[in-house]
Amino acid sequence: VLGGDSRAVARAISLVEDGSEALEEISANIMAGTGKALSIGLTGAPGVGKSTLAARLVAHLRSDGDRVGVLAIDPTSPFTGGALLGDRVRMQEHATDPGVFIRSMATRGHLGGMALAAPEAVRILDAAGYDVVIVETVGVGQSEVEVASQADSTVVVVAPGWGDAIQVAKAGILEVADVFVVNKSDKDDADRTVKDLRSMLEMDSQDDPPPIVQTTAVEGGGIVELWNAIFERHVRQRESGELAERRRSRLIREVESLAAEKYRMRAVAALDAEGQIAEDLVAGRIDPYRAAGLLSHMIGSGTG
Ligand SMILES: Nc1nc2c(ncn2[C@@H]2O[C@H](COP(=O)(O)OP(=O)(O)OP(=O)(O)O)[C@@H](O)[C@H]2O)c(=O)[nH]1
Ligand SMILES: [Mg+2]
Repeated sequence: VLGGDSRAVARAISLVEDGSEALEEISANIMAGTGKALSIGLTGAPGVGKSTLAARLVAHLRSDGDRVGVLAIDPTSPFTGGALLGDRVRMQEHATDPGVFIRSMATRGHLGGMALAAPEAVRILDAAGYDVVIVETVGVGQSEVEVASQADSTVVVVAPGWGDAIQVAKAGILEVADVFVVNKSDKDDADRTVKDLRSMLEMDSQDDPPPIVQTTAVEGGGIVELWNAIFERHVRQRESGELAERRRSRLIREVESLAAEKYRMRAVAALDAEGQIAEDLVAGRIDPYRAAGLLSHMIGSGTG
């Protein structure tokens, strides 16, 4: 992986998906080589044009000589089906380019699911020397937003006639978006969508509201503007210290989740092994708090 071997990268990402035990050693060995890549989370409702945009961004970045990794993720499904097929078609022009790594990801056994698997996969690509890593997640639900917001830059894609303005607001996307894209701007009602978004952002009143970029991904329109918007914001966040702060809190949250998940699994195992606790609980001899306290002692996390 550290040598940038794409087959090694592919195998390492498979280990992430499987939640393999070998992962701990890999993670330990690549960590020092991470921190250079710019990760971009690309999210939005199905069919808004994320993959087409990603393919265009890849082409643009390649023309600058950057190496690019693309991960397509469906956090809600253990198997990425349709999205992957679509991506294959759209990404075909890059399939033979050694400077591009494209991969769809599913979680088969990683503890904590995609929210914990995705950051590790991004680190693998980072350590392998990819300058930019694009993470495409399908959908605008909580888990998709969570995965997308783990990137340095979160790009939210909408399309005209898209009826999910309220969904976007509900999912907390306004808060996490660094850049909004109104794709399919060849459609009549694109201006309307831009207006709707703008008024939603005004209501949200952030200090540094995310820019709205219009694109026509099928024709490559607006891609340079999109990249510039992403990069300018990235540079601002790097200079202000916000990037470092975000990366820090992301890592801390990841460790909290990993540790919590480890303890949860140990608690499940201990509860299973120590059948008496469950029996006493069900019979009413002890209460759930006492049962949890006993378990905490058993797994060595203190008094719980
Ligand atoms: N008219 C128009 N169609 C577009 C544009 N960009 C993408 N499309 C079409 O929209 C459809 C969906 O594009 P994708 O790139 O697969 O969208 P996606 O968001 O990745 O889709 P999922 O991964 O399935 O959620 C395809 O038929 C694209 O050709 C655009 O700018 N204008
Ligand atoms: Mg797609």
